Amino acid sequence: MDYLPLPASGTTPRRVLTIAGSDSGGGAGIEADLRTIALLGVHACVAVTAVTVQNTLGVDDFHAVPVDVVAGQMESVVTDIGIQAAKTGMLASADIVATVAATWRRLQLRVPLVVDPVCASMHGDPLLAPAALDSLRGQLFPLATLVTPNLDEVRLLVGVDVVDEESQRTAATALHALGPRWVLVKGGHLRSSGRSRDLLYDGADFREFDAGRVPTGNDHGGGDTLAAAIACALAHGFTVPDAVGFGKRWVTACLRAAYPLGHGHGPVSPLFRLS
Ligand code: PXL
Repeated sequence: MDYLPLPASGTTPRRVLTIAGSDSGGGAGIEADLRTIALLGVHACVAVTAVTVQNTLGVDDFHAVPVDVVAGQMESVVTDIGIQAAKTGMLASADIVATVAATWRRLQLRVPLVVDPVCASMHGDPLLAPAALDSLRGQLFPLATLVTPNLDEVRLLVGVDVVDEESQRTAATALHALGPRWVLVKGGHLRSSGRSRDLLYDGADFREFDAGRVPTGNDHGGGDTLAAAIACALAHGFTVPDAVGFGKRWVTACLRAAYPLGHGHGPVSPLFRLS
C-alpha cells in the first residue's frame, strides 16, 4: 500500500494530538493511536481523558481525568509544540466533551479535527455517559472536520438503524445536519455483508469506501486506528476523501496483521510496518 511521506531523520515531523482514553490492555484507545501515529512517521501528542481498567475480555472500570487537566494538556501542547491535526476518542463524560469543545474554541484551533464518537467498547461496556450525547451532538460535532461513527454509535446519535445502503445514506444526512463538515458512516459492523462499506458525505455528494471484510476476531482498536490514520493524512494536507481512502487501506492492512492476545479479542496491528 501507499504510505505517508516520512520525515528525514532528525527533522521535526508533523504532529497529531489525540484526545482520548488509555486502555491498560494496550489494544485500543490512546495506545492504538500512538502505534498508528508513530508507524506513520508522525509525532503524537496526547490529552488523556480517562484511564480504563481493561484487558482483552472487557473494561472493568475507568477513572475520568479532571476537566482542567484535560484542557491543560491541550493548551500546553498547542502553545508550544503546535499540531497539524487532532482526533478525539473516549471522552467519558458530558463535562469532558464540553471542556474539549470549549478549549478547542478558546485556543482558536483551525486544524482538521476528527471526532470518533466512542460510546462503548466492543464488549458493550459504556465509555461515554448517556448524558454526554447531547454535548457531543451540540458542542463537539459542529467543530469537527469529520465524524466517524460505527453503526451502534449512529443508532445512539441519530436513532437510525442502518441495515442497507439507503438507511446508511439517511444516517449520514441526519449526522451531517448536526454540523460536522464531513461524516463517515462506517459499515464494518453490518455483519450480513461480506464487504466493509463506509459512506462519506459532505452535505452534497456520497462517496463509498469499500474493502473486503477481513475475517478476524482480533479487531480491538480498529475504529481508533482508522481515525488516527485519517488524522495523520489530514496533518499532511490530504483532502478528506483522500485521507479517508488512506485510512481505510491502513486499517484493512492492520486487520490482516491483527494478533491474538490474552483470552479475549486481540488488537489490530500496524506492527507489520516494522518487517
Ligand atoms: O475502540 C474504542 C475505544 C476507545 N478508547 C478506549 C477504549 C475503547 C474500546 O474499548 O477502551 C479507551
